[in-house]
Amino acid sequence: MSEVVTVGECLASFVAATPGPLADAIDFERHVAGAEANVAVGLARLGHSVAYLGRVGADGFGTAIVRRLRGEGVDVRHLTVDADAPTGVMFRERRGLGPIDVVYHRAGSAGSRLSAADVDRAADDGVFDGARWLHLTGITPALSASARAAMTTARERARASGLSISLDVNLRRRLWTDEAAAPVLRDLMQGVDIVLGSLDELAVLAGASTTDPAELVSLVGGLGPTVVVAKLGADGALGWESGGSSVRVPGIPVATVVDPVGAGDAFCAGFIAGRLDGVDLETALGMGNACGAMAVVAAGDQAGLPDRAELGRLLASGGPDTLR
Ligand code: KDG
Repeated sequence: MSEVVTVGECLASFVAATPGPLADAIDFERHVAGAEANVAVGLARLGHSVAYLGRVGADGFGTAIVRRLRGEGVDVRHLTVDADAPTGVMFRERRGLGPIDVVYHRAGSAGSRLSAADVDRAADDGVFDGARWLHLTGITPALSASARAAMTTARERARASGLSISLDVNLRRRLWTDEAAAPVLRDLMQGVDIVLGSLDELAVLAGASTTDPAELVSLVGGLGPTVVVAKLGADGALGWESGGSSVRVPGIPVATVVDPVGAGDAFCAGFIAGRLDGVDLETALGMGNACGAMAVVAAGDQAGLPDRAELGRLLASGGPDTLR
């Protein structure tokens, strides 16, 4: 039995070895990526048990993903190896500033073939029994109709089992347009307790043109969730709780950003861990900020994710500029 369940596509991610535009990248390092898998690894490192549902191909990348997640202590019993489709692959540049270009090779991938039947099978096998939390992202419903149905089924089965449900909006504009994503994500968020997103993502969800964080969290809050979190990157996070007031927690300054991708997932892992630990909104936002800061100082999505001791040291010191 796991405390947390996540559902999504995990990919082999080729990250440029040196910073600069993708067109100039010659050497790549192979990492394991995928927003939900990043959150799963982050939570496992923080001591929470996590089950990951998805599909990988019967190829070397699929094997690497299964080994990596299992090695991190994630329950991969419901990560199906699909003999009829390849593992999804992505290539991305490395940049410390500005939007990061990515090329996906995931159309028709094993991960995109995830279906409601996969989720029902895992649920019938007891994956939600005794679990406390389901984490979803807005990436997986962009992959295929069957993956979208898998998300809805996961939400319904988790609700029936009394789990808290979080949705990280995670708009991926190489997969779909804002216009296509908005109604799907608004539908998916019905019955979701916690919504997290960057300001532009929350604006798409709310159908608003404002960029004001306080306005956006309360607009999205008006759509049903009990907690909304605006992830503000280096500026930290703003949380809104129904019936309470908003709380802003500043980010932890980072001298040199090595690779910002995965910071949002690290934030989610820290935040969810905090809520599972029973801490208040402000403390959970601080844990999310700390995990996000640690993620950006290492290459790849998962390398920087802290364990409990590393997180505790950073939170106690307030910054990375001290020697132990
Ligand atoms: O949040 C990081 C993810 O975007 C990355 O790991 C890959 O899931 C991914 C995606 O679809 O972009």
